[in-house]
Amino acid sequence: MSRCDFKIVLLGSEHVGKTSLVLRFVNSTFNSGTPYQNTIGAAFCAKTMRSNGKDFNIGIWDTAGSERYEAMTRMYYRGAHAAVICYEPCCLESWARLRHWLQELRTVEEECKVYLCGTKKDLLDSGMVKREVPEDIVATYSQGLRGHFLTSSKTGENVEELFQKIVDDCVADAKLMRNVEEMRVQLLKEEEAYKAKHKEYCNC
Ligand SMILES: Nc1nc2c(ncn2[C@@H]2O[C@H](COP(=O)(O)OP(=O)(O)OP(=O)(O)O)[C@@H](O)[C@H]2O)c(=O)[nH]1
Ligand SMILES: [Mg+2]
Repeated sequence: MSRCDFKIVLLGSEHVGKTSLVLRFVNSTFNSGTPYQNTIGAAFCAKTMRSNGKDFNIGIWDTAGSERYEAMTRMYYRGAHAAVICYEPCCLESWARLRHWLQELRTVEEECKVYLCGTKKDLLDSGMVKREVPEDIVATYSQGLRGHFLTSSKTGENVEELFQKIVDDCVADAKLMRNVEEMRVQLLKEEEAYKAKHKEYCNC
């Protein structure tokens, strides 16, 4: 049975670290040696996660941050159950686009659960870069959203925690879970109908 229970979309300016976040979460890897390669359009990844004693398949759309692909991005957050808006605390420019994503999500996907993710925590911790986005502004924006996480794809800090919170929130959403259960029943029926149909032609 191949389908996703929850659809998660990653948004944010280019170079903030969206692809690195997905790769750390799905493959437990970080490509520090390879040069930065911008995502073209979007990429899809899936992973099974456990919440409340059950397994759920989650599908993650890693969108391109470049404004060149902006028209396409809307296509990916349609129907998203959760969105992670990424920014770099050490880059004010990456924060400026955040309001745009929030507005877009509110108009296009009203019920989408929204999370803020400050990336590259390891750089902040090392003192190599200075914070440009003030913490109080982040706190103000986080109000009314589902959460704010500071992550590092290099060390893995808070990456699992971010996605676990998203899945736990989805599982706690009774309306969403009703849809998930209905989808599962529907898929089982389709699978059984398919098997029955093909058995007619099978001689074994
Ligand atoms: N030190 C450090 N570097 C990171 C981290 N996350 C990403 N990077 C680096 O930041 C650069 C951009 O990362 P990507 O994950 O490709 O960024 P992106 O948001 O997917 O970019 P687009 O696809 O253009 O939208 C790469 O050189 C990464 O190695 C992190 O947590 N720590
Ligand atoms: Mg990318």
